[in-house]
Amino acid sequence: MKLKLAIQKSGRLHDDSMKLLKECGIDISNGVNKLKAEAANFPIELFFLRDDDIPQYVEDGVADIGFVGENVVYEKNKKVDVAYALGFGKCRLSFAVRKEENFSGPQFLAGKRIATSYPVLVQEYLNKNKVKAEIHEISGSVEIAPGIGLADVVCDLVSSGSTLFMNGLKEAETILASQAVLIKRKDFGTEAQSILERLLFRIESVKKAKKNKYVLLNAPNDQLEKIISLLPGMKSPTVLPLASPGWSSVHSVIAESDFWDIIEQLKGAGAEGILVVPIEKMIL
Ligand code: PRT
Ligand code: ZN
Repeated sequence: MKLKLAIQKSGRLHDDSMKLLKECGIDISNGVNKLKAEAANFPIELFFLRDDDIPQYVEDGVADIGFVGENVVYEKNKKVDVAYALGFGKCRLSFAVRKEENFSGPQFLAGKRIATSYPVLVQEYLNKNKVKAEIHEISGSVEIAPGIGLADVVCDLVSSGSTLFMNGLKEAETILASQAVLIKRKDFGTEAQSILERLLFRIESVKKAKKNKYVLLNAPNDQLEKIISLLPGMKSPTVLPLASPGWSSVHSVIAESDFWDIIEQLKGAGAEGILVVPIEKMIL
C-alpha cells in the first residue's frame, strides 16, 4: 500500500512541505500541476489541495495524512488527529485594533464588529471570555476592513506584523500560536501506521539535525578535560591525537540554541581552529 499525503498545492506551506519531503530522501517525480504525484523511492502518494480542504479530505480518508496549519485544523474542527508539529509555517492568530486604540482586554471587544476568516476560533474566544460581539466573516484582505468601515477590529494571521502596520493597525491579543502540523485520519491501519512511523523517523532526524551543529576543534592536551566538560556530544565527544604532540582534535555536536555561549567558553579554554559544520541527518 501507499500512504496518501495531502499538502498545499500552492501558497505559503507548499515549498516547505516539498523541501521537507526532499530532505527525508523522498523523490517526487511528476510536477505539482497535477492533482497527484507519487514518490519513486518511498510508499507515499501526494495530493495537492487547497489548505482549507485538507482536514476534510483526511477526515474522509481520501488522504491518510496531511500537512496543514494548526489555524486551519482548529477552525475546520474535523475529526482528525494532530500527530506531529512540523516546525514551519509559524504564525499567530491575533486580534488587531486601530493603532491609536487601547485594547484593555477581552471586554474591549464587547459590541464591536470583528472581521475575520476564523469565525469558529473567534467565537470560541468570545464564549470563553463571556463577551458578545458581531463576527463578520471575510475570506481575504481582512486587514482593510477597519479602513473601509466594515469592522472595528480584525482577527487575522500575523507573522512579521508588517501587513497590520501598513493598514494602520496594531496587534492586540494572540488567540492561537500556529505552525504546520501533520494530521492523520482517525481510522488508521497497521500497514499505514508503519509507513507513517518510517516517515516520522525521517522527519525527526531532519529536524534534530537542523537544531544541531557538528563542531571540530583543536585542544591543547592540558586543557582537554575542561574543553570536554563544555561539550555535550551525543554520547561523549570524540578525541583523536593530532600529529603535533601535546594537541588533540575534539569532535562534538552542539545545540544551535546554546551554540555561541559554548563557542566563547571553548575559545576561553584554549580551543583553536574551531570548525562548525551543518548536520544533514541525525539518527540517535
Ligand atoms: O490557496 P490556499 O487556500 O491553499 O492558501 P491560502 O491563501 O488560504 O493560505 P496561505 O498560502 O496564505 O497560507 C497557508 C498557511 O500558512 C496558513 O494557513 C498559515 O498556517 C500559514 N501562515 C504562516 C500564514 C502566514 N504565516 C501569514 N503571514 N498564512 C497567512 N499569512 C498572511 C496573513 O493572513 C496576513 O495577510 O500574511 C499576512 C500577514 O503577514 P505579516 O508578515 O505581514 O504579518
Ligand atoms: Zn486557504
